[in-house]
Amino acid sequence: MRWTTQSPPLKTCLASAVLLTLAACGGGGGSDNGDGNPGTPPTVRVQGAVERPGNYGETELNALSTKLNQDTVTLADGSTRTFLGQVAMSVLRNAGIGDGSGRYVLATGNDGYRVAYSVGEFDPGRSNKFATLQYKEIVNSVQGPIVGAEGPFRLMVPGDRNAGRSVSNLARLEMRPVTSAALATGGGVAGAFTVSGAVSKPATFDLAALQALPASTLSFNGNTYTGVSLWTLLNSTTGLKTETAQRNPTLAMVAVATGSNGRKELVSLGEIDPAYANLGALVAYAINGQALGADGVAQLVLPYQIDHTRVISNLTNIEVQTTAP
Ligand SMILES: Nc1nc2c(c(=O)[nH]1)N[C@H]1C(S)=C(S)[C@@H](COP(=O)(O)O)O[C@H]1N2
Ligand SMILES: [Mo]
Repeated sequence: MRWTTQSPPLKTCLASAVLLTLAACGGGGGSDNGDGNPGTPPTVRVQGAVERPGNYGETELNALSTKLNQDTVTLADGSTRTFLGQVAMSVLRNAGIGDGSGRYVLATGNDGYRVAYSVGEFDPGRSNKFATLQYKEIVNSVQGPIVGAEGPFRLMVPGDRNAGRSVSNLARLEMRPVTSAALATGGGVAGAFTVSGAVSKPATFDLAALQALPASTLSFNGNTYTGVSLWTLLNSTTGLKTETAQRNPTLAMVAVATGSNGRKELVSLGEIDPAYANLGALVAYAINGQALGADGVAQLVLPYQIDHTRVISNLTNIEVQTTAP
């Protein structure tokens, strides 16, 4: 059976219930997904910058792969639960996103809880992360739907220090285009960059300004980079302007870095926040103790990237953004 994207209107449903059984009306017999149509099997919506937006329920998710990711997690209430699901990136790929470049991922719960992720982190081929769209649970050795408020769908991001980036009761998985007001400035060596957007103190950083901030180092590609942690720069130096109504508002925020040639790279704030993924992005100003030369005064380096592609040389701007619901 294939679920259609539209449930029958409730009015028609009640009218026909006079003649038909309620189960036949909904066409499903699945569990209640809270949409007022008790017969409609629950689905999660995949939408936005994808070629084929659609609703994914158990049938559609099962069809993607017979090998499910299994994760046993300890929830905030101390209970241990074993969930199963598909690699979230393969669900998005199935909806048509090419290599995902120029886009990012936004997950939204039925309660409006919202978390943004970069494709660079989300794509298992690029960062060793296997974010999973979970939709099954093992209880007493028996596999069934996810029980209770965690389900029927849950987006799980492994390896974080805090469960905040896992979205329970997932309603939507969306791709959004990466945008920024920063334009290309003709390429070439950039002597400074600005931090703009959703920050308290927008500022311009040249070499002296960067050197005045707490320094960190990291190894990447066999080199030692010195610079300022991107999280420290945004959170402590410029300060983040967060949405007051949102729970864990920084998890729904992103930073878009632009180079002098216009190249852009999006970083979700949750991936660099030490309380969550703590992945350690660096705004570097020296390599092996030397200035960056042709790479400009500052270069954004994300060392956890397997494919080493998330580097922005000749950094000209970092635009911090809140994401619209
Ligand atoms: N839909 C939704 N998912 C959510 C939240 C939320 O408020 N709504 N809170 C997050 C936070 S802050 C944490 S710590 C974990 C805690 O939930 P758990 O009991 O499932 O671990 O869920 C995360 N997922
Ligand atoms: Mo949390």
